[in-house]
Amino acid sequence: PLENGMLFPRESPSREIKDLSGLWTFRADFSKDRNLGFQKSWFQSPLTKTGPVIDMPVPASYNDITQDVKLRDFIGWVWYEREAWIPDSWLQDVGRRIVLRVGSAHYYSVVWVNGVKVTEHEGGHLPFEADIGTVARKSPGTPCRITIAVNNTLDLHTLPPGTIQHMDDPKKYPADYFVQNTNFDFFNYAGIHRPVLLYTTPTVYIDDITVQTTFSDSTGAISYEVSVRGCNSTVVKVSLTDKDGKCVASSSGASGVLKVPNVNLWWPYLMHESPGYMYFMEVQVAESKNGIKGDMYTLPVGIRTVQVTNTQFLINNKPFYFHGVNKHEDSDIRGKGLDWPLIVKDFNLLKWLGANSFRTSHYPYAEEIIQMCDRHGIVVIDECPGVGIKDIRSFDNASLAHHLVVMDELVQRDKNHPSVVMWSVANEPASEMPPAGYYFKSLISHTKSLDVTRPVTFITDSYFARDKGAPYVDVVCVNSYFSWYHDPGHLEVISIQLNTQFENWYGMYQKPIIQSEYGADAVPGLHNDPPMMFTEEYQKTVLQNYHSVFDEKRKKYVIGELIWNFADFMTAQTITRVVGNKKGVFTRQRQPKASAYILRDRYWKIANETG
Ligand code: BDP
Repeated sequence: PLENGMLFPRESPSREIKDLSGLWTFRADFSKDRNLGFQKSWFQSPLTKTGPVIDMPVPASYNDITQDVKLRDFIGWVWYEREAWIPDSWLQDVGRRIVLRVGSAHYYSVVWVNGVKVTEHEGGHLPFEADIGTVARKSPGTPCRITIAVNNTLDLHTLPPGTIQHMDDPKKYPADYFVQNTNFDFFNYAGIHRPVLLYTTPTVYIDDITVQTTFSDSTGAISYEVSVRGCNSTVVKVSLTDKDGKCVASSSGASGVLKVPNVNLWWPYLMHESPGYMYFMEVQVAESKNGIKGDMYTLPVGIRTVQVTNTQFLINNKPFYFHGVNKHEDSDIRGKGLDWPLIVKDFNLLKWLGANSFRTSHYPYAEEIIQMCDRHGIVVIDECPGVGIKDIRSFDNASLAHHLVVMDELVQRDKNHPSVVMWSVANEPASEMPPAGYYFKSLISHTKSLDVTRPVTFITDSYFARDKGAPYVDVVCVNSYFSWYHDPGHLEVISIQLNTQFENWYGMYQKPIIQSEYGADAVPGLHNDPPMMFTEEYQKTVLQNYHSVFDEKRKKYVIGELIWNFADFMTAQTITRVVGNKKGVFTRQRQPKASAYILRDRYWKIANETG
């Protein structure tokens, strides 16, 4: 487990936030070994003094912002900088911590304040932070200069893994030419993808809160644990209010149980008339007599249970069927940058579709999105960036050690979200390789030790009888592309092959199965009847053929279907991609293709039958 909590920054009477989103100064290090910035210590003086700079919005990927193909496809260090005034009230009050938090930056980051290194972090999809109080207080009366260097290079031990290939043949390539190879199918967008914040807490502060929930009859129970830093003996008070602000339970002490009479359970969308019911757990660290300030943090909490049987996925003891999507954080211009209009539009589209769930393929999404899922009752399979683990060297101890840390960080961030019902530790790894058995056994048991309340899985496309990781999962999640990557153009094979797939997996493991991906590319506006690959008709027919098998099996042990993909998304350039992956049922601009209407009819029908 990690040393620190990573509570989402929230304002309260004891906490303030300053958002540093907006324009930053930016330079990519195009030097031969991409290392000039470190050699010349660019962090020591303003970036504007050491070379040319351009404007760069934060949050956003930098790749699609300019007209420069070299920046779009850049590999290596880029440098971001901006100044921020820290309010006097923050600086003068030594009873306050001043924390700099980066929501995420892809992939490796180093952070300086006024030229002093304050933190570094590996991993592109999870937050990191540093207490910058001491550094900031050294230069009152001047703004703080915040410098963040970000490197998107992926190697065999990063997550996701990749390799850098040097092309040394001067007859074929320019001098010092190299490319980034990856084994995943989405563009390796980079930059500062989520908000950068400054926030304060008192020096005696609530560092972490963990809740686990259950219920019996009409009484809910929240077991909680609060970790307070900066003082050994403080009084912790906890009170729970409902949606209307009425206090329904209270307790004191750093750990305890809140009993909630007439509980409003957290229900998924379409399973209940008011899905996503959230309580608010207000945690207070009392002010002490010797003048130490109190702290207060309010955590939204949903009360629900999750359980897996041989054939079912139960939420609040009721069978839950995943009728949902796989997504990406991806859109025009901003790439993977957090964008509120896009987020809200996507939730409206999910509801239009009648989708009750999604998987965060293939990396953790912004916590802001998971919070929306909590409030709207959208169920989440929370996936870590373990995608494209195909090279045997990426199964070694160095890779495993890092993968365990990423699971620590992911569980730390998302453990309290009721919408998150299962962890996915990887997507389509080479799980038939000999080291995969030990790797997944370790990874899954580690994840279970971090969180005893949620099932754990990884998504497989291996042959059922040779999959070395499958014995350790709670739910079997299978991807298949019949009549696309296999037997392209032959729609008639789907029902036979899909039936065989389900019978094989269930026969071998007797565990419930989710079809975690299926689909076909459709270039919007391309038509042909009888259906041909890449037309809207073909995509539609693939879906319909899959659906009739799902309908047969969902009465037995198939517990979900997640379309690949919610929307078209950008990929690297290859001969199989026409400006990105076109398996979306919506275009990248979020307009429906014919398949979206098929899915919509189906999801609402299932919802009306089963909830
Ligand atoms: C699956 C991958 C997904 C790809 C999809 C595809 O899990 O990331 O985008 O195939 O090829 O194998 O469309």
